[in-house]
Amino acid sequence: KCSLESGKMLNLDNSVDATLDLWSRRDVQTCTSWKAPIIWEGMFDPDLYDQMHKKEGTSVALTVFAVGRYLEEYLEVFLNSSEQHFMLGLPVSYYVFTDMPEKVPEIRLGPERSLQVIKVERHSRWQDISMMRMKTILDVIESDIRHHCTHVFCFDVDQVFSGRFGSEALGDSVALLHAYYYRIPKKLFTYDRNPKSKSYMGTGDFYYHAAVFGGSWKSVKALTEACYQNIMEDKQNNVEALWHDESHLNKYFWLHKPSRVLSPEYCWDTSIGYRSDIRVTRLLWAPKHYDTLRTP
Ligand code: 2GW
Ligand code: MN
Repeated sequence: KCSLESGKMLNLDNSVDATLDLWSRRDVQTCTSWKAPIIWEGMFDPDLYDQMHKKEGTSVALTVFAVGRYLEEYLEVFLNSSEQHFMLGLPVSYYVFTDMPEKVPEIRLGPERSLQVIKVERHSRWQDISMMRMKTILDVIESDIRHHCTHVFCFDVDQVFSGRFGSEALGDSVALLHAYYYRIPKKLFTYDRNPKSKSYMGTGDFYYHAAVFGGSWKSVKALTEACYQNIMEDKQNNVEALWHDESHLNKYFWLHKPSRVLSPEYCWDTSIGYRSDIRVTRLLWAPKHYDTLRTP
């Protein structure tokens, strides 16, 4: 439970954060030990966040990868649902990375929303498809995003927006609590425990989910650069982190604390079943068909 006296003692990403009501949710942890807010339904006024970000000229880049079978399996539903729920009212630039640009479906976009398709190589190992996203994101922030957007959010494609995923989620450096680990003891977290890997962790704060992370373009550039370097160093040493890029992401957020944490409402798996603390679902895991998707 949060031990702060009032929201005013938070480390604020922006002025509206002073209106966060940490006490409106007594059933969940609403701030971290380093006083970053953990965003739950009921704590915030969505309109205040939207107004502030409009006034400040916030614009958001969304990166998503759809390589190989993931394109036909997930991309269209992901993008159409994003048009219904992701950062409505703010300018959004999609960056879709795929090995088959010609197969990207036509999406009807709202005003001030645009989509770029960028061709990437298809790595033969799926672990590399996932891990090398860090390098690709780093490069596109450097070459494009930093000139056009204030913030970046990076998503797995195997998910569907189902409720508001709005400007309350924006901050300098944003991490997501993994739906499977937010209520279990730290000792069960699946951090990488191999001291030979750069992602090794003995302990940590939370188990973060790599399916969603974001922040200012500068912070995401620093994160992707550090993770990419550590992934490459592991390769040179012939080791691979237990959960690939997710292990490196967890290590990064242990060393560089996120300024904002998203509750599992922001990436829920309905197969977990009913939880009274999940009052809304904003993004849902899409069903996985490992048997067909993880074979060449
Ligand atoms: C990945 C694994 C096995 C077979 C295929 C792929 C694959 C992933 C692919 O063929 N094409 C592709 O575009 N991807 C992209 O990588 C896609 O955007 C996908 O959402 C992302 C991560 O792979 P995914 O979603 O299958 O992995 P999860 O859901 O088990 O994700 C967690 O763990 C991963 C590392 O193992 C990542 O850290 C991911 O961010 C986590 O959510
Ligand atoms: Mn996924």
